[in-house]
Amino acid sequence: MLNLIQNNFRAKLDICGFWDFKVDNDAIGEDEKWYDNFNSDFTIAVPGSWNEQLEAEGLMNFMGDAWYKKEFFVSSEYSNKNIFIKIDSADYHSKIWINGNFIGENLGGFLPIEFDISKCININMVNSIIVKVNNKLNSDTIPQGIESDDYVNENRIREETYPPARFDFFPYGGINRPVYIYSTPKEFIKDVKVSTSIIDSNTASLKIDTKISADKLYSVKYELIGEGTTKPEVAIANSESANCDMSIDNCRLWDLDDPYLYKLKIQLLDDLVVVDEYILNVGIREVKIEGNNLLLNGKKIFLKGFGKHEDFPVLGKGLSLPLIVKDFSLLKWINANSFRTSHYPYAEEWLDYADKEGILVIDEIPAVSLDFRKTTDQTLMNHKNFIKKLIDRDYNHPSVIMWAPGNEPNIVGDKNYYDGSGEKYWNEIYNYTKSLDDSRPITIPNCQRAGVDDPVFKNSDVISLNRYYGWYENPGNLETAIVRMETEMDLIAEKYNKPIIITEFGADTVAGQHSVSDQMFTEEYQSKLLELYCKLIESKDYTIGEHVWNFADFKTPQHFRRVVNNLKGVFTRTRDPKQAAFTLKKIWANTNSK
Ligand code: BDP
Repeated sequence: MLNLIQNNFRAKLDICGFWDFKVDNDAIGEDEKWYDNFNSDFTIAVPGSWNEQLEAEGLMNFMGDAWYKKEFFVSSEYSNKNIFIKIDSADYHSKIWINGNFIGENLGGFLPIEFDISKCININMVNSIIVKVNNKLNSDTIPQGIESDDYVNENRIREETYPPARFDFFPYGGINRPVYIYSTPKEFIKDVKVSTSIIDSNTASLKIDTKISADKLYSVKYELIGEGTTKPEVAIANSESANCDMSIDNCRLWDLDDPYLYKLKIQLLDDLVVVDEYILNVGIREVKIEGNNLLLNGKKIFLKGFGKHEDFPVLGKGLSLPLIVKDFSLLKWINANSFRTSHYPYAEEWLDYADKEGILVIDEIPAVSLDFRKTTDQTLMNHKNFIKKLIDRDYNHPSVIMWAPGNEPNIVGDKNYYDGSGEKYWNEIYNYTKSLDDSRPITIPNCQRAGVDDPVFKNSDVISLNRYYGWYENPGNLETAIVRMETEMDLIAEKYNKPIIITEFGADTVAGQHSVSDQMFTEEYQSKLLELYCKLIESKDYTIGEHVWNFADFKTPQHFRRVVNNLKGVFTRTRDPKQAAFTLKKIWANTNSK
C-alpha cells in the first residue's frame, strides 16, 4: 500500500478536524438509517479516541457503536480521476457511507482502510461522509475480546477488568488516525515493493515490483535519485504489473548513524507521456541472522530500547505528530537504538520518522494474548489477513527489521495449545509471514507462564522472552530473581540454539516514591532491577537485544492490580524521566553494541 503523496498527478484532501458524533448505545443506527443523516449529540476531534475527549459525557469505558459525520468539498481538481477514501485506522471495526451510499466495511483496527469512491463523489460540491465505528472484540477478532460472562464461565472473576479486555492496554475506540480523500489518474501506479540487497561493500541491488492499473500496455520508468552511480531503467508493463532490477555502484547504505534515504522516482508512461508519478523513500540495507548474531549491513548489532504503546492523556490512541517527535528525541537522549510496536501496528508516521532517524523497529501484529481454547478458523483467517495488510503497508520501511506476528499466546491454561494445535497454528503463521517476506526475521514474544516448551520458539528466527522475575515472580527479591532469570535464559539458549532478545522486563514505579532498601514501586527498585537485567543480558553471547517494558506509563483497563496506568514506564505518561531513565542512559552510552 502506498503512502499518500501530492504532485501533478495525485491530490490529497485531509478531512481531519471536528466531526459530528453520536453514541448508539442500543445499536439501532443502521435500522434507523443514521447513515443518511443523524442529529449529533457531540462534536469530536478526528484523529483521537472518544474515551477521554468525552469522558465527562460518560464515554470513558464505552464499548459499542458510535457514529461520525463530516462534510467536505471536492474541487474540480478531482474530476476525471479515480477518487479514494483512506482512513489510517478506525478502532476496531468500521462501516462507511458517502452521500448515503454504502462504501464498505472493515474488521480490525490499527491499519488503513481504503475504498474506491469515484462513483459516489459529487465534484465541485459539498459531500458527506458517515462512519460507524465499533470497538467491541470477540474470539474471532484480532486481538481477541473477552466478555464479563467469559470471566464467570472460566472461573476467573478476580481477573475481570473494566472495560473487559484480554490485554493490558486500554481498548480506546474511535477514528484514531487521519482520514483522507485522494485521487490518482485513471491509469495509475497502485503499489511498489522494493527489496534491497548488498552485493559487496560498494555495490547494492534493488528489486522493484510495481503493481499498476491500466487498460493497455504501458511502460514504467525507474530513476534512483541519490548518491552513487546508477542508470534509469524502463520496464514494459502488462495491465497489472512491471518488474525491474537496478544496481548501484558506490552506494550509500542506510545505517543507524547515517540513515540515508534515496528517492525512487517511478513514472507510468504512455509512449513518452508521463501519466502518473510516484516518489518513494528507499533505504538500502540488509538484515541477517547469522549464528547467534543480528547483522545490519554485515555488522553485529545489539538492540537497546523499549516496548512502547500509542497512548497519551486525552488523545488516547489518537495520532499526534508532536508526540512522535518527543518520543524519538527521548529515544535518542537515552541512547536507545530500537523499539517494538507492542502490541499492534503503529501509525505509519512512526515508521517514517524511524526511517529518517535511524531507529530500528520490531513491527507487531495485534495478536496479543491469543486464547487457544477460543481460537477458531476465523481467528486464523483474520490473523493472516492482518499480517498481509501489515506487510503490504510496511514492507518498504528500512527501519523495520523484524516481524512479530503475535505476542504472548496462551497465557491462560494449557488446553488446546500443547496438544499440537499451538504448534500447528504458529507454524502456519510463521510460514505465511515468510511467504510474504523472507528477507526479515520473525519473532513471537513468549510469555513467562507459557514456559520453555512454547511452540512459538520453534516458529521464530529470533527468540523473544518477556520476563518478570523480581515483579510478578519473586516480588521484591532481586537476588533470587536474577538467578532464576539466568537459569531460564541459559536453558532456552541451549535447547533452541537461536539468538535471544529479552523483549520485556520491568517494574511498576510510582514517580517520586523512594527507599534506601529494595522496595517495589520505588524509583530505586526499578532502576536496580533494570541495571541487573541489562548486566546479565549483555553478559551472554547468545543475546541480541534488551527491550525494557515500557518506554512510558500507559493507561490500562481498570483492575485492582493497576493504579489507573501500568506504571512500568521509564518515563511517566506525560514523558518526565524516572530515575531509571538516567540509569539506562548510562548503561546504553555505547549505543549499538553490548
Ligand atoms: C506482559 C504483556 C504486556 C503487559 C506486561 C505487564 O506482554 O502487555 O503490559 O506483561 O504486565 O506479559 O506489565
